[in-house]
Amino acid sequence: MKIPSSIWTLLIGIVLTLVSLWYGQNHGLLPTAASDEAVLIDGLFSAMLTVSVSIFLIVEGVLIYSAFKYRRRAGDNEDGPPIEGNVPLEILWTAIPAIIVIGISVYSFDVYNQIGGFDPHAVHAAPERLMMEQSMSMPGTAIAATLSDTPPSTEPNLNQAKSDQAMQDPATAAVRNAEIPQLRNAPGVGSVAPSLGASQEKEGQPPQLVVNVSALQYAWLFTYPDTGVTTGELHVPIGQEVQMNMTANDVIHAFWVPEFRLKQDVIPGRQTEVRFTPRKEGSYTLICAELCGPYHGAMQTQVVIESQEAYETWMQEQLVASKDTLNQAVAINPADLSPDEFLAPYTKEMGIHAEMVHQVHH
Ligand SMILES: [Cu+2]
Repeated sequence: MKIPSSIWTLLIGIVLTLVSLWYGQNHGLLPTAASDEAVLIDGLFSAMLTVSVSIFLIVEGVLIYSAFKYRRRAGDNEDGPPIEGNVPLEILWTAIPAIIVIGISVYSFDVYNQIGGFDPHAVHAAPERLMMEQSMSMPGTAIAATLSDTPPSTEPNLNQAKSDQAMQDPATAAVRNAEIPQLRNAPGVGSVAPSLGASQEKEGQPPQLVVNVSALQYAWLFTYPDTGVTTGELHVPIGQEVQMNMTANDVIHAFWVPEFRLKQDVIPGRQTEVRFTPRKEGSYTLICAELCGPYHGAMQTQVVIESQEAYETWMQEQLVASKDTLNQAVAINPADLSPDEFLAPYTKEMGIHAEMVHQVHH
């Protein structure tokens, strides 16, 4: 019995679909998904991979099958049959990719919206007035000024307010270099770059935890405004939406945690924001993803997702540690010490009794 080709097509189609669906769910190509956003992005990735795998198998399968089936036989010197187009086939192979592309774009816009990419409460508008004022003071901008005669806006500049706020962060202030020109006069200073805002269901709500981030060559500094603690490692409690208000002190850096599937540039003189909800306890690596200088490759730190209790304990330790360091700094100020007090810690190394120093001195 000869099986008709329509049955073959159906069977092969079923097998291809099953293989693609299975691989799309079991590819294991991505690191752990440690944020709620990562789960949504992985769904999109897996869907695209499923479609890609089936297309790859169809194309390669037909190619290999045809190369074998229609190979030139010994003694066969004839031309193949002349084939001139096939309208139904062409409509089909235009329609299928069109449907796939539209489907993927609708899905990806939806994911971007769900992770907060289209948060209407985020400030995205360019600060026109500020840019105009600044460009006016730059040489050779008279022509440019006549070209854009937009009247100056009288609206309060939210972007400037946000940047000022970022610049008041203690971590930024502690390490800020006043000589860096882009912090003061660059066009666009004070604007907020496109940000990842609140996720769809949390739109309009304040984040549960705010962390101010300063990136500098070659380190990350985190300040927790609630407690005033500044650290070099980011700790966040599980399940709470965190907003990072980020700015850079020198050059452009980028916040990237592969396990969160989130990446956001950190720009001098601007505040960029990224919101995420940690969902899996563990320690992940935060990597600078913007070539920022010779030690860029070493610009990494840890992000620790922990339980609420562990987070609170850690925060208490940080508070105590920051007080201890302050007290110590005062206590060991050598100017306040008498010579034998100052030398006392070294007497052991010198092999003498602490008393000796006192006696010699007097
Ligand atoms: Cu960097």
